[in-house]
Order: sequence, then C-alpha cells, then structure tokens
Amino acid sequence: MSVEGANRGGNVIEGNLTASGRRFGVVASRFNEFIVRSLVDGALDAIKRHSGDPESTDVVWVPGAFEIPLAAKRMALSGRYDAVVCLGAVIRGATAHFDYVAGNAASGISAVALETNLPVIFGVLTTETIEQAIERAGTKAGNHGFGAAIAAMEMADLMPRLNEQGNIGDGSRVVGERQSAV
Ligand code: INI
Repeated sequence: MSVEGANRGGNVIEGNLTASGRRFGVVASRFNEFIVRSLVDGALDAIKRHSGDPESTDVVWVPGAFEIPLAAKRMALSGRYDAVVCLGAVIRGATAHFDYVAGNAASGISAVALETNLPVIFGVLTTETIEQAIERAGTKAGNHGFGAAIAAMEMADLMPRLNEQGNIGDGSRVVGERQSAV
C-alpha cells in the first residue's frame, strides 16, 4: 500500500486536490439566487484553478434547496460525473420551515451519495441571517462554493484510490466468495 501525506503514520490513502480530467456536475437552487450564483461562481473558479475545465461542468438549476436531492440523484446515476456538488442557501430569517428545508436537503444529499456510491457534496449554506449567508458567499468568510468544489475534487480522487491502492473495494460488499451490492 503506498503512503501519501508524509509523516502522519499508518498507510495513508487520500485524494489529491485536482480537477484535471475530472467531470463535475453542479446542482444549484434558485431560492436566494444572488447568493447561490456566487457559490456557483466560486465552485467554477475552484475547478478552473485546479486544472479542470469549467466548460465541461454541467450546472443544473432547481427551484429551492428542497429539490436538490432529486436532481443530484439523477446526475449521480447518469454515470457522467466523478462528483456532484450541491449548492444552495437556506436562511432561517426568511422562512418558518427552515428546519424542514435545511434538514431534508442535508439528509437527502447524504442519502444520494450513499445510494449511488458517488461523492455528492453538501455545499448548501444554512444560516440564521442573510448577512451570514453573504459572508460565506465570497466576502469575509470565503466562498462556500469554492470549498465544496475542493471537497468534490478530493473525494473524486480518493474513490479510485480505495480500489487501486487500498484494495478496500468499490462499494460492493464482499461476502465470502460473493459480492453483493450494499
Ligand atoms: N429554499 C431555499 O433554498 N432556501 C430557503 O431559504 C427557502 N425558504 O426560505 O423557504 C427555500 N424554500 C423553498 C423550498 O426549497 C422548496 O423549493 C419549496 O418548498 C417547494 O418544494
């Protein structure tokens, strides 16, 4: 097993931060669109600055964060992408059903990743105020979309390494001589 990430001990297997040769899908929700557009810009910037091709990145828009998981699932099942990045903004001040929208977006996105065996990244802002969302969309607290794309790169690079370097498998469960889908 090869060792990367020097001096941390153990057989370290981790993904590199590169978008080269990778294809990413983005799901973006239109609710609070001016914030989410900044997140999308941040994600595309991250892909470009890590040797990727933003032009080959598909950006699918949905009405709100609640709708993200279904579109993400369709994209994940398409086989076209190495990772799917989910971007949205749920702001408590703007809604009485914040907990339902944010909770379902989070659990839905997580479920899509586990069901499809593909990295599906949670880049949805969940904030108390619109000011907090603006801070995380390219102003004083960075750009959450940029960070989500970085996570997508790392996971997209990690997945094949789990097969090749770690012999940890491709997500199918090994039962004796048989393999069954998890
Ligand atoms: N959707 C969001 O993405 N962010 C929000 O802050 C939000 N608020 O405030 O309600 C929101 N609601 C819409 C929701 O995501 C669905 O689009 C809608 O309920 C239709 O299913």
